[in-house]
Amino acid sequence: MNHRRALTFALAALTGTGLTVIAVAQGLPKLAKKSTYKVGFAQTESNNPWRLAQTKSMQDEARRLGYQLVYTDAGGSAAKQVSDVDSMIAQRVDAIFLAPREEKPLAAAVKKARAAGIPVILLDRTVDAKLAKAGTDYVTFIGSDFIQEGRRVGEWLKKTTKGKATIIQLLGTTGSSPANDRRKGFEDAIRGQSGMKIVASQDGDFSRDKGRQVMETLLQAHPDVNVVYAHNDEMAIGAIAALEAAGKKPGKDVMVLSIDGGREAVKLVADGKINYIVECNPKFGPKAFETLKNYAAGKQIPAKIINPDREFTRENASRLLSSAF
Ligand code: GYE
Repeated sequence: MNHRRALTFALAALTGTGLTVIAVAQGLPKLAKKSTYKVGFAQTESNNPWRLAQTKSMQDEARRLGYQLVYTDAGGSAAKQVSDVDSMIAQRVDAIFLAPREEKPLAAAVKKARAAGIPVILLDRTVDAKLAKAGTDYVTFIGSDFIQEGRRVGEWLKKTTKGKATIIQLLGTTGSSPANDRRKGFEDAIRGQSGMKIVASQDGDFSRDKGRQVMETLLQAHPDVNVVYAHNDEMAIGAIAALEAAGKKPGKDVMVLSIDGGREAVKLVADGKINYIVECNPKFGPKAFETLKNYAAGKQIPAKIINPDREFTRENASRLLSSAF
């Protein structure tokens, strides 16, 4: 019998109530206050500048603090990421930072870590709220408000086009929280506008090449589109290539809207090929490790820690370019 179960049974014997047993068994694992930690960071994939910037920020901060970082890259596979978390549990890391690729499969990994007595902090993406809960299964989620990001794009488009648009939506990875929420926020914002129509929404897996391929196909079926809303910069850049190959001027014949705000994309805003970007900042390192230390110190941690996001437009893109990741 492990410690947790022993404690559970002891309390059950003391109080005689099933309710107390459940409350104790579901508590978050504690993190001891130490001068250094061995911490896992389970990354999703490394195929774009956003991911690379996030990994660098985590590595830099771990190095600055003198912590050991056990880094894994799931290479775009939720199944691999689940086994990466398993191996961190086997290595007895003190805590795990997890960027869950998809909402459902990674919820189980979160619960496994908790059962093994290892606290998890979710970074940048979250898990299905019905399957795992902040404050119970994991400590907190640190990242952007994706619904708000999508809504901002929708509101901007509504205002700029005076409610007239024929739209292709390039969706992020199926089953990931940013794809679900960026879609919801955008669609909520334009709902009820009779002149705004999404003619196609298709998965481009947050990737440049997939975004280009999907856009190429969709353009043939919908040659009349005049807006593409991509859930990240990479797919927007892929869509620009497809538009140019089809003889259309991105930013003029077809408006391009995106989320992330990496330097290459912000430059394209300055050049007039992307019309609007809502930022999603990948530099999590300082905030992630500060939260870990606060947790070890016994401070109250909120269920969500939301990063503020800027926006990039033709008016500010040149000025803000050097501050983009
Ligand atoms: O927008 C994208 C990345 O999870 C918020 O994932 C993140 C998203 C980001 O691959 O570029």
